[in-house]
Amino acid sequence: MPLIHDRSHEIFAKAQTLIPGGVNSPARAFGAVGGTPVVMLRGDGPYLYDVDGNQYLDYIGSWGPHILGHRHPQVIEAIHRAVDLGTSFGAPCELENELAELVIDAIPSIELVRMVNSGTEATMSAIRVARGFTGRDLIVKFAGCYHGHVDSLLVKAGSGALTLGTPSSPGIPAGCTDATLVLEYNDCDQLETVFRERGDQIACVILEPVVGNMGTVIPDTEFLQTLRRVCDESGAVLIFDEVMTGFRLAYGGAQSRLGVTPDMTTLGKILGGGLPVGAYGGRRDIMQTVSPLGPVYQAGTLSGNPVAMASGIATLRVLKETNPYPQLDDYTNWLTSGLSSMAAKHGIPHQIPQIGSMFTLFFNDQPVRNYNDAVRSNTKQFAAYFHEMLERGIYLACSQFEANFASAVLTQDDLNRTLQAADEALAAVAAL
Ligand code: KE4
Repeated sequence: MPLIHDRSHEIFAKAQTLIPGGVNSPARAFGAVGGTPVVMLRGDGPYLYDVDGNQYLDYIGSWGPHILGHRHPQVIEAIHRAVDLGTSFGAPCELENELAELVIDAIPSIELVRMVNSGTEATMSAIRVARGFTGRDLIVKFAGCYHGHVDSLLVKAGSGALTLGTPSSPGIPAGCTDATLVLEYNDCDQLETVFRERGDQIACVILEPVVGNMGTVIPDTEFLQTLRRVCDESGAVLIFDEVMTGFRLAYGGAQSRLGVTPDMTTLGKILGGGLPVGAYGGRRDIMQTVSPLGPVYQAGTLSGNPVAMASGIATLRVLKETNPYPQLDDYTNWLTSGLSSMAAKHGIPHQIPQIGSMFTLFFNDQPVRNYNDAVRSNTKQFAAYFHEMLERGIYLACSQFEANFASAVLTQDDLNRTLQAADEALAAVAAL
């Protein structure tokens, strides 16, 4: 029996008359899978409920923040306590110290940290600081990594890896991207070449230490070690964009699992527990260049506002006290091996990279190690799989090139239900 989506369709039709594309962020628009986005009313634990009363098992968690599931009682209580005192003062408040202290305690490479309001603000600011600290202009990023809608990072690879990037969106002057080099993820030779030829001009390298934004792609150890070495040799700043992986893959983020230490780290998503918080931080000598301590300017009206701080503090405290990571690893391992068995059972070529509670089912017959591998995935099969799962109450990321997230409140029954739905969904895909 197909789900009823009448209210979703009605509300989304109205949204399209008011908001570009009917969404406040394109990732939600179902552009990659077709159909009409489901309008959600509320969340509770591992579940979302839409405006038509349908229940979904949520494997997005608002694109990462809800590692504790929706409406965790300690988070909601902390938000109520904070909001009863006011929403924002534009003045220092102690809660900013508390969240900063939790971040510095969790991630030893961060000696000073600045709160902002989104992951985009965090990466934009970190790059500016790296350029200010080094006095250099060139930045290096990797195809397939997304760091928010920062002008200098919305760039696709030029014809060859040594050519500079070209804007991948209208409205970005060439001047914003002509100091951005776009390389191939997991390609050590290319990295060595670029640094050999231009290392003394490079301000920073920014990457997702585990990629979520081309689907889940796991770095080769040698790649991260090479990154660390060439940055040490050249004086370039190594920035780990942990907006997605921070507090997701471990309490200390990807860097605590992968054994490579960056000079700066950007954070977001889980850091705010579902409220708008981003942050950037790192080595004291670098962060001391940030205004008003140093000359590199960065500011924000609502940065560090007490309600968002309270939400982030409660979230990190629960993570620190309960350490859900071993359970998350086990559950996600169990789920992804089950999904792989189902895909194999139905004769569907697939890859399913997974680390911690991040995973992606690629409809691809080859391992996915970089952007060129990822884009060879069968997005038609993915779109069919997405809708078959949605209609069975399983809410996945609406693009082949996104990560899915398990939450700490999933039960074995939830996982069994997911596999049952996947068996039926993949049978339908195989019959296409
Ligand atoms: P925000 O500005 O959306 O808070 O963060 C940007 C960002 C930076 N770095 C990484 C590694 C990120 O994954 C993101 C945002 N991620 C996307 C989903 N993959 C957010 C979803 C959306 O754009 O609506």
